[in-house]
Amino acid sequence: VLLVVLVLLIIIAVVLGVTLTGRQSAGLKTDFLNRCQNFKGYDCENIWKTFKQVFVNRDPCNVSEEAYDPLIAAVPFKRLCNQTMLWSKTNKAVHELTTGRDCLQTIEDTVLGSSLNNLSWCGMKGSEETFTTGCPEWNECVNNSVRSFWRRASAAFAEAACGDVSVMLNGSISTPFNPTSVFASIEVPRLNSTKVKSLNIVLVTNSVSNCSNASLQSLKTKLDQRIVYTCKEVTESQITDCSAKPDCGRCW
Ligand code: AVW
Repeated sequence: VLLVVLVLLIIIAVVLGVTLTGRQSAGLKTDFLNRCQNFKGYDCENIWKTFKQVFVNRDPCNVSEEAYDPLIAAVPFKRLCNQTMLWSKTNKAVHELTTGRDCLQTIEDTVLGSSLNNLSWCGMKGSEETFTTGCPEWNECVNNSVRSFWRRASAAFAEAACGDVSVMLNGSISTPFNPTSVFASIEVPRLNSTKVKSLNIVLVTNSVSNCSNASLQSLKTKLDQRIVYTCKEVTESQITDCSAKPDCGRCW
């Protein structure tokens, strides 16, 4: 009986060990560095260290937006005039338009955004490791390592906007401008009329919502009143056609 118990204990220890090490991630660093190195002129090893320091050895639900300040300071968003493309609920369409060309840039096209896009990361109290699985879901806790990053980075990205700014919103839902979105709650309040001339809505629509949508009227009122507001309805196929053209300015 003792022998059976001993064997069982060993099996449990091995399984636990494997699951725990399985959660640790060397892949995060590799992914981060590979993506970062696609951009010229950045010290990616150093950026990685600054990034990692924000969340390792911390409860994954206890990482504030401000904790990312040193990272944003190390890799500031360049002032982007007439090229900023914000978005909400149009992840696929907007990146179809911006990937691979310079005329419009989303946060995911910048070095920081690109290096972390679609990744999940967190730390654990008492450990120096980084993890990519078992991390909190977006809405699981307010101050989670991933959500805090995107909120902090989006604030800085909106502050770097200048000139004519675009935003791609989703016209196939009834509330294209949702007050709880990052675009509404973080980015719009940071568009500053001393730098930003206009906000140009590109509403991707299949006729559920159009530019007279109530939520868009509320966007107009939330915007700094000296910023010019425009709204244009476009179809998915216009976006596909536009992605093939080198000059974003000649699309619609
Ligand atoms: P979004 P936002 N679970 O399409 O305006 C997991 O709503 O908020 O647009 N991930 C989530 C969740 C969730 N419940 N909610 C949001 N996300 C993540 C930065 C997820 O990665 C750019 F500059 C999703 O793809 C845009 O102007 C992303 O947040 C603006 O913020 C967008 O959610 C888009 O944010």
